[in-house]
Amino acid sequence: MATKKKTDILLDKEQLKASIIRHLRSTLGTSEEKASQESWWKATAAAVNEQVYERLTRTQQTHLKQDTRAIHYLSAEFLMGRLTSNNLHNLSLYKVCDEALADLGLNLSDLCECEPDMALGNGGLGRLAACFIDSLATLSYPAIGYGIHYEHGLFRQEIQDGRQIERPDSWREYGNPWEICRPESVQEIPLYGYVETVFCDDGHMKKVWHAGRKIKGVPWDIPVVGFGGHTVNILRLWESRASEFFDWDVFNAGGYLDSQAEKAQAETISKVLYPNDETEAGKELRLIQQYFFCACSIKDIMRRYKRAHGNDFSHFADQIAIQLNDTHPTIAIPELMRVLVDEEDLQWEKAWDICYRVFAYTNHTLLPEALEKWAVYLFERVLPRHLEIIYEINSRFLSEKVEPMWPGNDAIKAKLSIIEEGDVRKVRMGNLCVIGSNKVNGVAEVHSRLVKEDLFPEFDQIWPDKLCNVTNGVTPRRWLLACNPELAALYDEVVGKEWPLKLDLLRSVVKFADDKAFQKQFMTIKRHNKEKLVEVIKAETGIDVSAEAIFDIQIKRLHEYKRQQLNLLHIMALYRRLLADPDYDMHPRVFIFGSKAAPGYKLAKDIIYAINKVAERVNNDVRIKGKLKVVFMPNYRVSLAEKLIPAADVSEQISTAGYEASGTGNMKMALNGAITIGTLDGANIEIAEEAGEENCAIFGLTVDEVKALKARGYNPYDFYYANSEIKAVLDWFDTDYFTPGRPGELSSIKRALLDGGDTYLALADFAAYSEAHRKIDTWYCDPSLWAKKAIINSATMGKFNSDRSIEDYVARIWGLKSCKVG
Ligand code: H2P
Repeated sequence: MATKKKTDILLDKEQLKASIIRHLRSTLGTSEEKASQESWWKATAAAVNEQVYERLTRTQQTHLKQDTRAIHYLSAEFLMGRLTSNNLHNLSLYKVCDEALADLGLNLSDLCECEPDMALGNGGLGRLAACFIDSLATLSYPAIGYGIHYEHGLFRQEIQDGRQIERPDSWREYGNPWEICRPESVQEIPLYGYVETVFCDDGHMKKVWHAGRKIKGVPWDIPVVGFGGHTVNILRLWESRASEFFDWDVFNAGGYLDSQAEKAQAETISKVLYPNDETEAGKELRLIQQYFFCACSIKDIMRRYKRAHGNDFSHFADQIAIQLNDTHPTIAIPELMRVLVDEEDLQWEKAWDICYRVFAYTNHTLLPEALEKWAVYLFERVLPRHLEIIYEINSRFLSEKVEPMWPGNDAIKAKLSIIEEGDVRKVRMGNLCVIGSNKVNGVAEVHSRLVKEDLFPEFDQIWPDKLCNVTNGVTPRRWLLACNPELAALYDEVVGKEWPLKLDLLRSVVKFADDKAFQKQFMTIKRHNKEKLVEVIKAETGIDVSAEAIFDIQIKRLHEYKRQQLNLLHIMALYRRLLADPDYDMHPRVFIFGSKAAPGYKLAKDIIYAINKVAERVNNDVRIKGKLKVVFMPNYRVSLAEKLIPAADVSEQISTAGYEASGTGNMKMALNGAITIGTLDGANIEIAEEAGEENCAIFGLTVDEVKALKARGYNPYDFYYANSEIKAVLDWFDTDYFTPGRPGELSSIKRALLDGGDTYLALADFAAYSEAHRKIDTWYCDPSLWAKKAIINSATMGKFNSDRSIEDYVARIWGLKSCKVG
């Protein structure tokens, strides 16, 4: 009889049942008779964790023994979502667990609903980090994700009378079974204080930073289970605590509250995730947050390196790669310099050589607000030694790289300098990232081209090989296997079970795109997914929609450049057409939105309000015979995306060309058989290349046309006066048609689109967008044509597997070797 390999899954149904019950009693302290759904969920997680921990230990032993280069992915955001179903799928335990629980009279998907989302991110950037650590583990690369253990993730969104209300998100209020606290790896982090110059006995000068305060960083590890369950890496998230949190003297003297003040202050650091765009709020705290998690992570990396190599730093850059996910972790560069120079006594040049080889930086957007800048005075106070180091990096860069290339050119120096001059001098983190990294990548072809040509052209001249591209991807385990089980089963049947690892295999399905029987199977699955979503919509919003209609979905952060307002204008135009002619020829359509607005972004919140007010009016207007419905799903998050994406017919990817760096929702929806209506922006371009432009509804101005129009001088009034539909729709915002008795409540949208200059050219693209929607409608009315396009979209998304992105990072940036865990 063949003996089982060590890595084989050892659990059968009976063993898993026994383990769940054992944990229910011994870990949860309850019994079958009185256990709540939540206790059953936690007991199930504990049973699964027996498998996870075993593999985690084996992975760590293997990595220690092999001692190969590892990637450290530093990100202020990891949007993990729920882990139960993902971990079960990746351990190949989903089916057996489903059956084990059924025997116990329970339903696995119901139990999964008990799990709060780990919403430690805003949107695509954080979700990308989550997909990447899944792929790194799947591909057996030694990797650690480092981030912040926010007590509150992204706010929970409630909709009250159409308006967004932010509520705290308490994802771990009642404990999270997937995280492990590691008190043995606590770190202490200095802040504030002053720098002293000390002359040593041998005559050399040394800088000593006397911290004004110290904060404790407590690590929480989330095991990251690779598909197949061989490698289990970790995501290490740092929680802040006070080092000496309780002052007994103050307490004894009667200052009961004061004695705890330091504790409260220290814990504030990891309290909340900052929503984007609110850059004015709590600047100092945000800088401290960034430094806190970077410094903890660098210390952790050092500790592990020294365990294997002692104080010999000659191998450091061969062993360690650090990826900076956006500019948020930039401070890790001067921090590593500080540790190497001040604490490990390396010469500046040696330390810089190491840093340069270790760091790489991913840029996720060209929008200026994302290239962080910190006031010099703030740095001076919070991180005085780092400011000195940054000045030194800058002066060497300007004299060694800029001066020889542009002798005497002060304008170029001012542009490339890490320090921005002005009333308030600022540290430009973007420039520091580019100067301190050996590679800088954009996240889709067109975006990387714009990073080179528009954002950092001079840096590209200085280092012609530094700027590169790695197109984003998504994990097919979560975004097809787990979220769309029926389609996954169909693909298992048609191409075999290897596709979750080799998504390119789906290409062979293209040959069935014309096959009527296959079309029927494919569209029946879509129909089932839509029927499930109908129930969710009813439960969440009370709105009745029909699965007969086209489900047209736009899910992403709310931002003017993503142009939810363009979608809304078009919906209002359709409504007008239907009112003018109740027999207006269109297939019934449900427009579905899911989106959170940054709390300080007033216009974004106004757009949410307008969508909800238009929805109320449209959904209750019997004259249009249910042909048009508008649904705003509250509290958009990963677990909701998992229900929306498999049910999408149409994927709205309508950003102004040149503004959406990549997008990843576009990949997820196409993979699940939605047809993209989109601009030639970000990864849409590559999606259209893969699926064929004839299978997408591409519309609107291109990147170059956008630039040309802006250069000519764009006047939205030209479109307002030239297009009567645009005018009518915009004027509607000023009436009380959607807000009875309260005219003008929606006027801010019209104002932004006209007097505000319509920065993102919604009016310029309106006509083309409307035409593209007509095309969608015509296609849908031919079910076989639609099915064919939907199948081709799903089958050709192999490129957008995040495993491919990771292999690109490995080949172009990290130079890692995979390290199989036996
Ligand atoms: C951002 C970009 C997206 C990109 C994503 C991941 C910042 O995400 O805007 O275009 O796909 O990073 O690289 P988001 O807008 O969803 O927050």
